[in-house]
Amino acid sequence: MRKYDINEINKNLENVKGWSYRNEAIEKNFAFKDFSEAFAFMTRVALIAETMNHHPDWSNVYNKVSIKLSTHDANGITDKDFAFAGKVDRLF
Ligand code: H2B
Repeated sequence: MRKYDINEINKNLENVKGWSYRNEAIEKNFAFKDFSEAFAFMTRVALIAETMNHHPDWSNVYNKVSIKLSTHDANGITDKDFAFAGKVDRLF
């Protein structure tokens, strides 16, 4: 997997709404009606993560889920992160 440079990151960010590049990761915050909805979403994202063998750095506080994506093996952002972001958005 090839690590994207900043120009490639910015170009790819145009195709995923609401994601931003910060602290070496792309991130987005999701809000739900309540904890149950948030956790149901996380369960489905977890299944995507296992399928892709690509796992988010994330957190949950009640109805909010924060997802940060980077490719640890490449020490940066790769096409895998943007593919993952697209899948998460379609799920949401
Ligand atoms: N997730 C993320 N976000 N980046 C990785 O580089 C990564 C991963 N690598 N999940 C996978 C697992 C790797 O550590 C295992 C050994 O396949």
